[in-house]
Amino acid sequence: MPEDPIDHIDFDELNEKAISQPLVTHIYTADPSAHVFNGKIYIYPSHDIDAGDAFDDLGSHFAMEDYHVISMDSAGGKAVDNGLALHVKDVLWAEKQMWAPDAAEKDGKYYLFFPAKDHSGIFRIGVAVSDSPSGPFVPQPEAIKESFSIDPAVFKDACPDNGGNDGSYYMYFGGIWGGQLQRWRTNSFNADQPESPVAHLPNDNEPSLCPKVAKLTDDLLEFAETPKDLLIIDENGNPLLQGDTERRFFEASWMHKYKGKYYFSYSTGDTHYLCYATGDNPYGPFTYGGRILNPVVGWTSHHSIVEFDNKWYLFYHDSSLSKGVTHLRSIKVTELIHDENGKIITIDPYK
Ligand code: FUB
Repeated sequence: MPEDPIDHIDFDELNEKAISQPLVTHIYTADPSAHVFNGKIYIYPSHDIDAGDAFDDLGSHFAMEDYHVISMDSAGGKAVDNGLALHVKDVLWAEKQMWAPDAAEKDGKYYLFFPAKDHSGIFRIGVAVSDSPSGPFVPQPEAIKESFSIDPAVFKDACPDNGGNDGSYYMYFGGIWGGQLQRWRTNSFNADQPESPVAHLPNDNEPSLCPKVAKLTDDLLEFAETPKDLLIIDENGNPLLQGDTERRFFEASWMHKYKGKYYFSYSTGDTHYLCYATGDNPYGPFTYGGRILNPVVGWTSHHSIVEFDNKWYLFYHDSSLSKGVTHLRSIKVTELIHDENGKIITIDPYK
């Protein structure tokens, strides 16, 4: 991931223009997955650190080691750091790079889903369990069987009596370049050209790589099915192309449901947009709908969308607090509006 030139940015001016400020400033946090549990907002972010790893296009500088859960009584309330929730040293199968996590609740238990590189350098996705939404979480000894790549987002579809289908939980995941999705095109890990973030990608005129979706087992600890492609199509029903870099999927999956429609949202990575696509069921296909967030300071953009007290919120991050350091980010929140036709109104992070 090339570092953007930041010499020209006046950060005092930028922070004055920012539509929202970091939720916590005592640590760097990123990739916020927000949920409402027991009437409170719980945010499951990455915990950014400067481990001294050199910047590269595989994201080696994102060398995170642990997770902290942040909670808030309301969207404008004080954000509380609940301390260490899980550390990589306690995860038997994982070696490093605890990237963007997510969480889910079922029958009073809380599940933290997280990607990390295993001892052979391959990203897998693991689960850790707690009786409390803020942890600490006890990791399973092994990663989810047949899991790969990064950025798990777990979506609970509402039960039929709540306008949903069957109350199942689905995991959406995947990320290209350092997230290794392109290495799994033949269902096994292709280790050729290990230093290249773009080897194994489709050509620009071919359909782009799809994010993945898999229903979870009832205990939320495994995939109940082989992960499937989640197709994103344009207004004419054609798959987005790999060269359509301002619209195609890169990483940072999220799913929310609004007025009976499924909204799949994601980051376009190297063009720095958060976009969304809508569909009629959890598996898609999804039709491209537009941009949610214009580029933030910092290379990555990653988010979640959640309803609280009859308003919708976008949790996101930027690198304003660290004055543009790509791997030292801060989580933020702002209101998100669906217009009368269900279109999401694009947000500018700086006025
Ligand atoms: O935080 C590390 C990686 O950066 C995440 O997994 C990606 O989504 C990007 O935000």
